[in-house]
Order: sequence, then structure tokens, then C-alpha cells
Amino acid sequence: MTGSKIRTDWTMEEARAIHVLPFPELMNRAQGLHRMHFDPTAIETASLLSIKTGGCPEDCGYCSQSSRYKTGVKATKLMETGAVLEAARRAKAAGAQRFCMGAAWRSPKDREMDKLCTMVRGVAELGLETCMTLGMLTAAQIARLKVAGLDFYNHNIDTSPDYYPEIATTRTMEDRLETIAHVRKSGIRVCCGGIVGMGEAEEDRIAMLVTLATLPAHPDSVPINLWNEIKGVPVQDMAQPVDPFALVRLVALARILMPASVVRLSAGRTGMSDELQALCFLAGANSIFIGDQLLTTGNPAAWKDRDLLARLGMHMACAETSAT
Ligand code: SAM
Ligand code: DTB
Ligand code: SF4
Repeated sequence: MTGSKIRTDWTMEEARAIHVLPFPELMNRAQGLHRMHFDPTAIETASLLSIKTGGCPEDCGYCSQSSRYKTGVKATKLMETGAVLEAARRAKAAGAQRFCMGAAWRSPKDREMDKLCTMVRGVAELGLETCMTLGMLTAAQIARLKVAGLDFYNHNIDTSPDYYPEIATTRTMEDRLETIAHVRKSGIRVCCGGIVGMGEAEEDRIAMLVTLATLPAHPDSVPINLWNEIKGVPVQDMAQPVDPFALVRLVALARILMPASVVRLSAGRTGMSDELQALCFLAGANSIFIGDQLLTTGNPAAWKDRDLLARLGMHMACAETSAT
């Protein structure tokens, strides 16, 4: 593929200088790189399913599923494989290319691994890409998921190294980076990003992207989540609205720092206008979650996304894969 050089030695100074470029310059630079690596009219689609909801022992201050906060989310056991595969079939029929299974765990128990591997095999047999997000993993657990055919593992750094202790204390960013490094080493592709709108400074958002862009290898996917308001969690009192242009600038910066990575406009799209989403696509976002539900919060209806992409003359990337 022709493309720009992929750099993993970005500095904060360089990132700040890109981030403050006049908007037309920033967009032009992001678009140039986007077109070198991707079809700018194609949007990748993933669907989420919470296979084990709530009751999580971790204290992530943004999350509805921590047992430490009163959020009204009902804790459930790990779903049965049949029900997961049924949901995966529905996601495929709705146009999803990837199926991402999320569990509210600090880390899975070894006794759960058989079932998780069966789920991965079943989803892969449906012709969907497979993704899981289960918390921290041991090397042995990663190896088992790899053998089962797991394509992607999602494990976010969530925010900057400096702001991290403000949002979670039961684990450190180093813990997160360690799991990511082991996943990468196994050959499972890494999906790693974060959240904006938790009261962090602009500097933190830039530092979060620089942290990702200076990993030994860039994440294959970079989800950018806008904080979805959850009543009863600590972040509710820290959250600050994100200026729409600040979000677009951040997407553009992600595209420029990590030009060959897929950038996903993840949580928070229900509150975004069509125009803002279109600007994010122009800035380099090329993936979305489709389907009404994320894990415990809502997402735009699939018909709305199809309508938006049609009005923009864009298309879901899955149409290409399912045609082959
Ligand atoms: N327990 C696993 C873990 O923490 O890695 C997997 C599930 S966790 C819910 C996956 C990611 O969803 C988090 O890392 C965070 O980035 C994102 N997330 C969680 N709650 C969110 C919220 N209210 N708004 C936006 N993103 C959120
Ligand atoms: C990611 O970065 N965003 C997704 C996925 N990875 C697992 C999760 C978004 C969760 C939004 C809040 C909720 O629905 O509970
Ligand atoms: Fe648990 Fe993950 Fe939520 Fe943190 S983000 S409380 S680890 S489910």
C-alpha cells in the first residue's frame, strides 16, 4: 500500500502544534492521510453485545457497570452461547462486519474460558470478525482466545496517564498497557482508545492520543468515545461538555498521528448532530458501532446510520466484504 511513514516517536510538542492548526489546514492534512490509507467513503461497522453485565469490582468512575455505584444497571451472569450467537446473527443481518462481546470483569476467570472460546468460534463461523473486551488477561488466556480465532481485543487506556488516577484507582494505566502488549504479541489485533468529556483538559486528550501513537505499534483500531452520561457515577460530577469542533480536531489528530489505524466514532453518537458526525468522517473517523444498543446505553437506530451514510454518498464497508 502506498502511504505515509508510520511514526511511533511523536512528541507532545508536535501533537500540540498539529492540534492547533487552522481548521482548514488540519482537515486537509487529516484527509490527505486518510485517503492514502483508506477509501474515504467507506465506514467500518461493529455491533456490541454485553455478554456479562454489571457487578464489576473495578471503580472506573465513568462506568455504569461498577458495583460501587448506584446506577440502576442490573448485574447478570455470563450469557449462554446460543443467545450470544443469536444476537450475532441479528447483528450480521443488520449490516455489522464485526461483533464485539463485552464483559464487566476486572478479568475473566479461567473456568469461563471454555465458554468464551466457544462464543468466539461460533461468531467467526457466522462470517463475522470477532472482538472481545473482558478486562485484563493473562498470557495463557490470550493464547486460548487466539487459538479460538479471536480477531480483535478491545482494552482502552481511557484518558491521559496524568488524568488516569482521577478516573480509576483499582488498576493503573501500566496494567492496561501490559495487557495490550501481551495481546499484540499474540497476534490478536489491538483495539485501544479512550473517552473524552470526563472533565479532562485539552492537554489530556492530546496526551491520550500521543500515548497511543507512541506504543511500539499503533492500535489497529482507535475508539474515541464521547462520555455517555451515567447517573450515579463519580464522572457525572466531573464531566464537561465537549465543544463539537474540539471533538473533530481530536479525530483529525488521531488520523494524523496514526494514519493507518481505523478510528472509531464510538459512544456518544446519539447526542451528535448529523453534521458533526459528517465532520468527524471528513476528519478521518472511519468506523462506527451500529445497532440500538452499546453495552448499557443507547446508540442511534441502524436505519438512521444507513440514512446518514446514504445522504453523504458513503457506505458501510461490510457491503464490500459480504459481496465477495
Ligand atoms: N471491563 C472491560 C474493560 O474495562 O476493559 C470491558 C468493558 S468497558 C465498559 C469498555 C470501555 O467502554 C471502557 O474502557 C470505556 O472506554 C468505555 N466506556 C465505558 N463507559 C462509558 C461511558 N459511560 N461513556 C463512554 N464510554 C464508556
Ligand atoms: C469502546 O471503546 N466503546 C465501547 C466498546 N469499546 C466496548 C463501549 C462503549 C460503552 C458505552 C457505555 C455503555 O453502553 O455502557
Ligand atoms: Fe468494570 Fe470495565 Fe466498567 Fe471498569 S470499565 S467498571 S473494568 S466494566
